[in-house]
Amino acid sequence: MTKDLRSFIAELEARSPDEVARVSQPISARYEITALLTQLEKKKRFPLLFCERVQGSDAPVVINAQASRRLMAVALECEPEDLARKFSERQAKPIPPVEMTNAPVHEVIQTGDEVDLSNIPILTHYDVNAAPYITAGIVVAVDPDTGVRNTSYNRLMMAGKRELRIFMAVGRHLWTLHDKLERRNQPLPIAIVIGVHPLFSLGAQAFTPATEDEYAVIGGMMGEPLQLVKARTVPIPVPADAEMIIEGQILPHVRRTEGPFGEFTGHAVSQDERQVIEVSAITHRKNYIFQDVHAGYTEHKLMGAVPREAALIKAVRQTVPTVKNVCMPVSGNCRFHAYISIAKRAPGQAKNAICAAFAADMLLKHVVIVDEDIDVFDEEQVLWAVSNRFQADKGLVVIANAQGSELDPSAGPGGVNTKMGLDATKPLDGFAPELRVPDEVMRKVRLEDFLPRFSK
Ligand SMILES: Cc1cc2nc3c(=O)[nH]c(=O)nc-3n(C[C@H](O)[C@H](O)[C@H](O)COP(=O)(O)O)c2cc1C
Ligand SMILES: [Mn+2]
Repeated sequence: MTKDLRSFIAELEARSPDEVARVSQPISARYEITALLTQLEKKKRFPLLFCERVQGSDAPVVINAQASRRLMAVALECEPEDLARKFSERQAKPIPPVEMTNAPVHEVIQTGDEVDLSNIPILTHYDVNAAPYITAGIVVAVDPDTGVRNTSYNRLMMAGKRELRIFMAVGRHLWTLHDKLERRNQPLPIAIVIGVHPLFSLGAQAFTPATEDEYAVIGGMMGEPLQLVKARTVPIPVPADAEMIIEGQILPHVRRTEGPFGEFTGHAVSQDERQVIEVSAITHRKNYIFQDVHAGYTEHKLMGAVPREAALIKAVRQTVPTVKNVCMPVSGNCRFHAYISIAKRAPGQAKNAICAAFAADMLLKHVVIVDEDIDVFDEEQVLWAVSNRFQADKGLVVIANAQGSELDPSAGPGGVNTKMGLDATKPLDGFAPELRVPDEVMRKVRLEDFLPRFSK
């Protein structure tokens, strides 16, 4: 069966119904859905939220489809702590897409004057946000010189019936493509994909060279070739099983006000002059589901984690072959902090791991290297290692004035910030012993036998 958003929801409802929360009362896309999500977040509950009746629209809204490592592990068919490894395995095996002529996403086609973004239940997430924002839009663009397809999530501000404004981080592939065409005074045609299987979403975020076709990477992630169909008004093939496609072009030499917007840091970024998309078509399934990402909170943060963790493991492994695992925790936006465990075999390896990590990911700001006995997914253990195995005069690495995230609210102009690495590993020999009960006693005195009530 084709993997799409519907098949994922159906699979989840069949396998773990507790992970799906359906809301049947009418709810507004303006603040109300985010009000529910903020309360769930406070209780640390992250079900996929399915809002069946959204005021002013015929389409339901799905949000939080990737708000926990557990949900992503259902999609990648692995344990939550193996996500990065599984992602890397699949990233290494791209599958080329196939072209079709008919597509569910073309059941309804609107072009010209029929195009009206205001019919879509686009959410306004917070009071600081300048307008409704599409947060689960995957922008596809084709390099006209090589034919390579690029995919990236970009926040998209609604600015009229047929106008969106976009934020493209400087130096990323989409920004680079737009810059190249702008220098030729040409618009960049794009297709925005909305409503996909989490594996599509993960593949779309893979760190790839600009020469690699990201549709093939997405196919590899899904374990099946992506089915493509020609878009109606732009020369771009689009996924046949998406819920919705918005076609258009990024205009050359046009900048208009975009923002403020509540970002993954949990802070809003201020408004600026940014690029403009002129929308030429909207196509969707007959009963389409509109997908959104819970901007600024766990779903938004966590979506960035796995592709980045996979890239970090790969980079650190080149210099420290015994790297064990990597976690980019939600507390660090899944971008600014990384906890990396290594089986240390030589005295200086923790410092090498710090250098490799910073070289691999520009957004990374603080990295903590721990020994293999520390579970990097358990923040209490990581901080225990910092408090007991770290001395700042020997273990601290500070790199000032490096490029970080433009969205880091404490960074200087242009996102210039300071990197900090902590070596919280033990020396190879002669460190204070840890506390252990003898193995044979552990085997003999079992919780299940003595206190069954507490053993679950
Ligand atoms: C929910 C979400 C929203 C994102 N929003 C943006 C954005 O507004 N602008 C941006 O440049 N990157 C954004 N990103 C990150 C890019 O999608 C990511 O860096 C991507 O891999 C860049 O691909 P590229 O280098 O191929 O263009 C977002 C990621 C996620 C998961
Ligand atoms: Mn790319």
